[in-house]
Amino acid sequence: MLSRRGFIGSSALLAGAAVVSGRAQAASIPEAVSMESAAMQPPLAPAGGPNYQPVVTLNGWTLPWRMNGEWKEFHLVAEPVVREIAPGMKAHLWGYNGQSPGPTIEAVEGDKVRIFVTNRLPEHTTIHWHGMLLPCGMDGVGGLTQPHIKPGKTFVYEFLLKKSGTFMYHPHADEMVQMAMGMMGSFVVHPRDPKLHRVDRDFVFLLNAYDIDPGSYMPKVMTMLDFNLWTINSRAFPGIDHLVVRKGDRVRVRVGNLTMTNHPIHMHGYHFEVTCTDGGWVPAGARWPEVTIDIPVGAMRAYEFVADEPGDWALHCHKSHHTMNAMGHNVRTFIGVDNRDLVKAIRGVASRDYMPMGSTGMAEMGEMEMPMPDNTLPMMTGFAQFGAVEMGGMFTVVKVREGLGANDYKDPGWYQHPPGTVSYEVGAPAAGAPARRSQGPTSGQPAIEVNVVKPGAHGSHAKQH
Ligand SMILES: [Cu+2]
Repeated sequence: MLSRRGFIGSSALLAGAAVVSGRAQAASIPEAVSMESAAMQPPLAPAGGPNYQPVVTLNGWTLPWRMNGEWKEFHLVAEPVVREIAPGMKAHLWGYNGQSPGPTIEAVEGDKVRIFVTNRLPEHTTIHWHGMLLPCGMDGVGGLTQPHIKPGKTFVYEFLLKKSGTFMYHPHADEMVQMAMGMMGSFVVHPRDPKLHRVDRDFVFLLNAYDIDPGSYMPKVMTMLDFNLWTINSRAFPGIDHLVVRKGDRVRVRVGNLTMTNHPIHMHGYHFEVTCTDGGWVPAGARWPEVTIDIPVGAMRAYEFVADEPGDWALHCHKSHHTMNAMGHNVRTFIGVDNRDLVKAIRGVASRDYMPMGSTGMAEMGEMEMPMPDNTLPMMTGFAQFGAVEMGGMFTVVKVREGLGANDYKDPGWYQHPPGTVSYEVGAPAAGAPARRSQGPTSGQPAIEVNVVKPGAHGSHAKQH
C-alpha cells in the first residue's frame, strides 16, 4: 500500500553525498513515501542501531527513513488528502504523505534527524516540532523563526533528539485553518537504552475534531467549539482500530490532543498511571493511579498498565457528546412525552415520513437504518456480539487476549466470556408487579423512622449540621 513518488532530488547528487557538508547533503532529497490506506500498518521494527519496541499508530503508519552519514532522513509532503473517517464517509482534508494525520515519525534519543518538508498545499506552511528541545531556528514558527514554506518549495529541518518521549508535529502557519483541515502527526523518540521504559506494546494516537456538514466533504474551518465529528487519528467509531493486546503485556498508550477542548480519556477494566507527558518522563514516585486522564488542549499524555484481565474493554472520551457522530444539537428532548397526537398532526400537514425523536430516549437510533444524506455517518452506531453499541466519535476497544504472539495485532474477534461471568436477566417476580418498597411520604404509609439527632433534643451532644 506504500506508493513511491520517485526521487525528487537527483541520484547523481546522492552518489557524492557522503563527502560533502551537511548543508550540501540536504540538496539530495529522499523519496517521499505515501499511504493510500486508512488501515493500521505493521509497526516499523528498528533495522540496526539501538533496539526498541516500535509504536503502533491507530489507523496509521510510521514514516520510513534513510540513513545518510550520521543523519536519519525523513521526507514529509504537506498536501490535500482524502481520508476515510469511517466506512461510509470520506473527508477532503489536508495532511501529510497521503493521509491525515501524517505518518508517525519514530527515532531514538541521540539521533540526528533531518526532515525534509515539501509543500504541495495551495498556501504556505511550516512544521513545528511540539515538545522538542532544539535550536530556535528549527522550531517552525512561520515569520518568527523561519520564512514560510511557499507552495512548491522544500525546506529542511535538522536537529539532535536530546531526549526520549512523546511528541507531535503540526503547522505553525495559518494554524487555525491548517489544523482544522487535519494537519498533524505523532513523533515518538525512544530511549537510547533499550531497557529504559520498555513496554511490550506501544500505541500512539492524536485526538482531532472536524465540523463537516452531513452530506458534505470539507471541514468548516471557522468553527471554534461546536464540532460535529470527534475523532481519533481522523477516524470515528466504528472506524477506529482496536488496541489488540496479549494478556500479561505491559502496554503504553500515548495520546495527544490537537482539538479546541479537553478530552477526559477513560479506559475500562484497569487502572493505569501516566508515565510520560510531552514534557518528559514522570518519575515513578510521582505517579498515581487513574482510570480517566484529562488530555489538555495542545498536550500529550502516555499511560501504562499491565494487561492482566482479558476482555473487550471500552476506551473512550468521557464527554458523552464526543462519542456521538454528527447530530443536531437543536433537537428537542421528548423523553416522557406522549407525542402520538403530535405525530399525526405533523404527518397530516407536512411529511408523511415524519418521525419524532426519542420519546423514550434515543437508544432506538442505534439500531435504526434511517435514510441519511450521502457521505454521512449515523449519530450512534456500531454492533458487537450482544447488539448495538450506540456510540460514535472517540470510542474504541482494548482487546486483551491470552495466547497471542508478540507483536500480533490481528483482530481476535469478540471476547469469549467464561461461563457465568456475563450480566444476565432474572425472571419476573411471581405476582407480576415489581417487588419495590416505597419509602416516600406520598405512599400513604408512614415514613420510615430514621434516627436523626435533632439540635437541642439531646442536650449538649446535639450537633448542628
Ligand atoms: Cu472528548
